Amino acid sequence: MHLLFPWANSWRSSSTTLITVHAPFDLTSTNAYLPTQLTNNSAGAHPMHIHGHAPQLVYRSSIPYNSATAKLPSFPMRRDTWMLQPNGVTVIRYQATNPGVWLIHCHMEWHVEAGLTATLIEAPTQLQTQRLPIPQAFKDQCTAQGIPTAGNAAGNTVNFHNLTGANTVSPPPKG
Ligand SMILES: [Cu+2]
Repeated sequence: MHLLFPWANSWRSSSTTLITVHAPFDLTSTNAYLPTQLTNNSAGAHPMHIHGHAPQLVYRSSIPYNSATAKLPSFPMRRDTWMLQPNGVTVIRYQATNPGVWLIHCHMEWHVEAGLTATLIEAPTQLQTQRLPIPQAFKDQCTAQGIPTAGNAAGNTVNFHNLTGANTVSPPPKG
């Protein structure tokens, strides 16, 4: 998988890919350790973080990772958050055995707002079989704020492709 984090178009005249992530597309539950490479194409450092896992950090360099030649550590360290150096590469590994919808993102909040975040859907088949109920208190909060609790992101229960009226993110202030 090539997962690109484009810098928000609204902030620049053209989109610039700052971080490229190479990871398996299909995060089907498996006991295999899935290598995920993050390549920083920018001159800034990014403290990266993934939800749902405390991954092994197995490679850090300015040289792209080559799975055929790279020698992985026998006892890799595990990290909740790791620094992706300017123009650097890191490779993390984890077992996709935790069904869920997980974020992978930079831990600098304004970088998240600018686009350095992505959602990974892990083991979707297993996730669907769990049929986790949404607590009534959560639904009550939505109702109190006028947020629909059925349908798609716009509350459309007829046409799930129609997002008319969905919440959108306000553009950042000019300047
Ligand atoms: Cu960042």
